[in-house]
Amino acid sequence: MNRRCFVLGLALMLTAGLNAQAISYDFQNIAGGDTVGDAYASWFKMDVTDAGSGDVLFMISNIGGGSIEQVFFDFENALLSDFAIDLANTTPWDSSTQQGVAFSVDGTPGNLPQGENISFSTDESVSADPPPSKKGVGLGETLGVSAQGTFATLIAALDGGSFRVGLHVISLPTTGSPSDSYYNGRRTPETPVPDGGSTMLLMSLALFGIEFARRKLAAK
Ligand SMILES: [Ca+2]
Ligand SMILES: [Ca+2]
Repeated sequence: MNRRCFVLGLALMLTAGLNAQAISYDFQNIAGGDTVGDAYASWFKMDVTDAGSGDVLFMISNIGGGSIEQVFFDFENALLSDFAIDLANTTPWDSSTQQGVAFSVDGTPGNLPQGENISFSTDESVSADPPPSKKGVGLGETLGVSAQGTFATLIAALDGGSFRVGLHVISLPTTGSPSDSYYNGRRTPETPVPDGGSTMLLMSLALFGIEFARRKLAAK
């Protein structure tokens, strides 16, 4: 492979990687609510990805334990629509091992427990199928939720706090297997909003420029 092919390949790879880049958010406790699950907030994570064709993808995962039984979305101006469970990005339910995830979109969105403490007003929600202690999102499992909307607008709203995601987690691993609620916090780590690849395109052009100049010099 000559150097130019290598640079082109690298640029294409970087551009493709940027377009598929997930923006990650952590979860935080609800002040003024139950404190029984506060120690576990860092177990829950959300990746938001531009799924193309005007779709966005939320991937909610659990790296600690308990079972995320319901996910709530609070937003303004019909920012997203057509919420659906994305099976391709959801840990499949296995009835023989009783492990995995099975969720449905709620016909009537529920209220995030303790949500009143943060003025959380649910517009859409998805729930684990019964029994939620099993079909919820447990340790090492992921739930994918897709919706229609503009990725950049969504990320701006998430960062600005006008789009919020709440979790209700049950079967927490402490005395009495209590439940608690959480809502999304900041990006982890905080990174700039992807710009559809234009930065990478500019960087690629710069790389080509450097390579071109190097060759001109070498030819002299
Ligand atoms: Ca709490
Ligand atoms: Ca499960």
